[in-house]
Amino acid sequence: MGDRKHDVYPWLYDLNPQGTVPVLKHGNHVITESLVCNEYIEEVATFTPYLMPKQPNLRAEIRMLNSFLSSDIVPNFYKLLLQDTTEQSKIQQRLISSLAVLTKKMESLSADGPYVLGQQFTLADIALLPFVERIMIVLPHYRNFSIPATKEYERLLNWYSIVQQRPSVIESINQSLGANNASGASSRISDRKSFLIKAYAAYADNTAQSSTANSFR
Ligand SMILES: N[C@@H](CCC(=O)N[C@@H](CS)C(=O)NCC(=O)O)C(=O)O
Repeated sequence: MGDRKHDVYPWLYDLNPQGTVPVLKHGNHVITESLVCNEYIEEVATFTPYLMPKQPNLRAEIRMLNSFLSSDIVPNFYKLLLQDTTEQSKIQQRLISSLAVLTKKMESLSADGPYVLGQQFTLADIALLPFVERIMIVLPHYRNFSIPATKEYERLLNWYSIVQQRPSVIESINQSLGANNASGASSRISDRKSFLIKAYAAYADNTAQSSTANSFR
């Protein structure tokens, strides 16, 4: 499967020998790693309001959160799909504790939100959304795992429902589905669920041969 992907997308491996996405080519520059791509786009574009605050302490907060996402939440998400049943309850516990840490962090950055840093939508929201979305959609389907609807996770769950309603988020999900903005919310949500559930089927039955899957086995 790895070799087949190499044959189908040789240009991807020319840009990124690891064969993973995202890959960004801007002029002669090739940027890999999603969180680095996010910062690069922010720096070359002139967004108003900025997606990366100007204050160094807030920039550091976003990077610390991103680092926690990459080192903790993302690996536990993949491991819960890939590891055999004997390991799963341990990983579920780890993931739920990590999500509690994340929620506490969000509360300390801004008690009421609505976004991670408060009123401003930033790169912290953009980095977090894809994996919280996967945890909310893919894990209940394959692993009977859900984030408890308790006070402890309230800030995170409220954030998730608000962020999903942002026009830019709706547009980007529609693009991933090949749908248009006129698609109703309920059909968009159910199409997105089907899309993600299908995308992770080979992870859930442990047959995925991607470099991402192999790195979390
Ligand atoms: N740390 C990398 C991870 C990249 C990654 O794992 N990408 C996945 C998609 S989300 C991928 O391309 N998997 C296919 C493969 O491993 O062949 C990032 O954040 O960009």
